[in-house]
Amino acid sequence: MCSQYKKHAAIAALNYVSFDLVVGIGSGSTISYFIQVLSTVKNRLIGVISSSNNTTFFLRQYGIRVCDINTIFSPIIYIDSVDEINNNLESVKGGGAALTKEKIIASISKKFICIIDQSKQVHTLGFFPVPLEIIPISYSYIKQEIIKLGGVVKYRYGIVTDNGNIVVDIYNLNLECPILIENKINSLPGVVTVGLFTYRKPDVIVIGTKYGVKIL
Ligand code: ABF
Repeated sequence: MCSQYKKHAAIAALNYVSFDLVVGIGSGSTISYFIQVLSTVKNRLIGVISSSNNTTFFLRQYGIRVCDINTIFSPIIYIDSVDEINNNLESVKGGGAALTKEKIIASISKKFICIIDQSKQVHTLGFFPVPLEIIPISYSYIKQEIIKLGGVVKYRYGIVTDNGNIVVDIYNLNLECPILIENKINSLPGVVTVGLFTYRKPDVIVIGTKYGVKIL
């Protein structure tokens, strides 16, 4: 069912793409539906940047040319999904290990369109673990520091990020006030990116639900 809702939301999200902006593309299954839809208007796009090697591969399969982010000086509209989002529009992202580039593109974007199915909306974040991209030698240190915050760290085996780092998933954090946790984790040496997005929130949320597509 969720996949149908994702697909409906992805189709509806095309209405929010401004063709005078460079389009930044996130990662994950919802975004793969969006890429299929986007390919129908690929000749109208002035430029596309990608948040992961997987997304780049997928975009190219659909004949969409991908630009290097550092060559882009025009405003960007970013389209991505999340793993969880609360009523304050704070989210957890990075289930697909692409959180660093996702955060960079979200941060520089003029507009952020978030596409989700209804299951991603939560009252309090934390059911989905918070992903953390870290430099490999910092693993033991970061684990100890996260335990002090009340979190439980699980190493994501078999994953090396596009940036050559490792990912751990943090369970059991108290995320009543996620911005505090984002700040604390960001201050730990060795952390590349924490998958809490409390600063750059989406401007538009396109939600696939059992009653049809809802826009927030
Ligand atoms: C991405 O979208 C990730 O940050 C997040 O993990 C994912 C959501 O995955 P899916 O669309 O497969 O549910 O931006």
